[in-house]
Amino acid sequence: MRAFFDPRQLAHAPQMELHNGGFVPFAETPARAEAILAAIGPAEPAIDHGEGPLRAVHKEDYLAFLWAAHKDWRAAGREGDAAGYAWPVVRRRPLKLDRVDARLGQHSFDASSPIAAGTWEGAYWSGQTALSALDAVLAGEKSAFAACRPPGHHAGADYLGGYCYLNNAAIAAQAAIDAGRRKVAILDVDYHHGNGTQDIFYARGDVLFVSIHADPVMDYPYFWGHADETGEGDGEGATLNLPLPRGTDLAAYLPALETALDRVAAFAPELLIVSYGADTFAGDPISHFRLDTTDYAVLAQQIAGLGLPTLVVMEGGYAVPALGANVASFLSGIQ
Ligand code: SP5
Ligand code: ZN
Repeated sequence: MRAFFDPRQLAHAPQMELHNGGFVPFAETPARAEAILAAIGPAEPAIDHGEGPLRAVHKEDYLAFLWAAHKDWRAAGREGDAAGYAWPVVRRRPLKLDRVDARLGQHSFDASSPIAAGTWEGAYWSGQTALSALDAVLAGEKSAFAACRPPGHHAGADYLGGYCYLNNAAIAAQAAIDAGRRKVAILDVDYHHGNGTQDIFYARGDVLFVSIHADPVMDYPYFWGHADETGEGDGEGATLNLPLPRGTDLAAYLPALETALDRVAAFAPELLIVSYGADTFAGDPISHFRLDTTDYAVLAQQIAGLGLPTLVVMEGGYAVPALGANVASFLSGIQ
């Protein structure tokens, strides 16, 4: 399977994140990408598609904010990485805000996704990597893998969060639509609910979003991913959330996957995008499912059974010593 990764993605390297009231080392490290590449072999660099496909998903003011945020942080006399501390929970609306802290709050939903000096560069090339892998599938490959990091599925049209800044899977889905594909399905199998992807397509009937994840009653991102979120307007019924309890192993996961795949098949998309997170692994340091390395090949074989052109986009997975093997196992089942 053709795999894509761009070395410029490594420019994004925040130092610390807020966790349980204190700062701990940032979990979404460049070493994750290096572990994946070491296991799957060489990847093709991204082709630059420019900002157009990013603007097709993300709002102009958000992209301008993200591009400038770390420089603005420095200009305000701050050291280290930029992060917000106050959020507009009630009536968030476009405002011209003078302080970088205000803009950070306006465009984020958590305090554990810092903006470092290289964040724009890393996120930009992560998006370009998704677009480049999409090109391969649109050109006729049965499947392709985008080794995206930073990941994307928590990022919305105008906000970051959950280690995500630009929504790589959404950018690829929209680009596929803009290239003439009428229906695209996104299957999100990261441990965490892909709230950003869901939000971007919530009122759309042309992009199906199906997610299997830890029940948000217990796990991040808490406020989204509940089973009663089913879409709205033209998108009513085009969102399906399948929350599972902590401790879920392969036997408990497979029935949810079957439900998810039935929904994807019924939607009859021309393209499937899989948001793949290896943080469902038993040894993941921040998650609580119990999948093993060999289980990923089983999941992937089930997904490949749909027989759809498939773009695999990397999301989470923080057990770095096992990450390469987990990704390789998943990709072996897709092809
Ligand atoms: C893409 C993705 O998997 N994002 C997950 C974001 C979860 N962030 C909140 C979890 C808090 C755990 N932080 C532990 C840090 C240990 N170094
Ligand atoms: Zn995750």
